[in-house]
Formats: sequence, C-alpha cells, structure tokens
Amino acid sequence: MQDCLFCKIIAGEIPAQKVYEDDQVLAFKDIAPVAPVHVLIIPKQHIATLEDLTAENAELMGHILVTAAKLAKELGLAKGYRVVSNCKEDGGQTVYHIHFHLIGGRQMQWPPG
Ligand code: D5M
Repeated sequence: MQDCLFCKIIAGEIPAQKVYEDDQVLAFKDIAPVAPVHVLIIPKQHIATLEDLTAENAELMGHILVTAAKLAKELGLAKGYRVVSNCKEDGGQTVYHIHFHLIGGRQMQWPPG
C-alpha cells in the first residue's frame, strides 16, 4: 500500500534493523523501544488492523505467533516476554499495518496503561 510506513519498510524504501524475514513476514527493531528487547513482527501482506482479519488470514497470524516464539528464544528471553497487538484508537494503534510487538528483557506490569 502506497502510503503505509510498514509497506515502505518491507519494500526497502525506509531503512529498518531487520531481525528476521521470510516470504510471509518481516521482523525488525522498534524505533522507540520500551524494553531491552522490542521487535515488531509484521505480515508482508498489507492488513490495516486486527479488525480487518478474516478466516483467510488465520494461518498467517499463526505463523506470526510461531515466529514470535522462535525469535524470543533466539533473543534470549528465557524468563518470558509479552506479545501485543494494538487495535485502532482505543487500543493505542499508531501505524495502520497490523503488527505484533515482541517485548522482553524486563519485568512487565499488568494492567497496561
Ligand atoms: O506501534 C507502532 C510502533 O511502530 C511504535 O512502537 C513505533 C514503531 N515505529 C514507527 N516508525 C518506525 C520505524 N520507522 N521503524 C521501526 N519502528 C517504527 P503501535 O502499536 O501502532 O502504537
């Protein structure tokens, strides 16, 4: 999608610190990390929000979560971590290309702000 920041990262038009890539997903370091490890995992297919998901996307979403678990292991998050996807305004979403934050390396709090 033309005006999408994350589509531009996928296309290589905007630089990112990539940590993993395959034919379906890209993972890269968040530009404003909130923890020692903060990686964003995104599908290469442009899907704006969680609300836009259909049954057709089920396998892709499963692949993203499996990728999160694999990266967490590789990044040394043996004590645990958090995977978050913010949806629309109340969820705190700022980039409208669905993404999953993989956050770890410190004790998380609950509930989130
Ligand atoms: O999360 C959107 C996230 O995207 C937020 O944590 C900052 C991050 N971000 C924004 N621009 C960039 C670039 N250029 N590189 C890496 N990370 C970026 P949300 O859940 O939508 O609030």
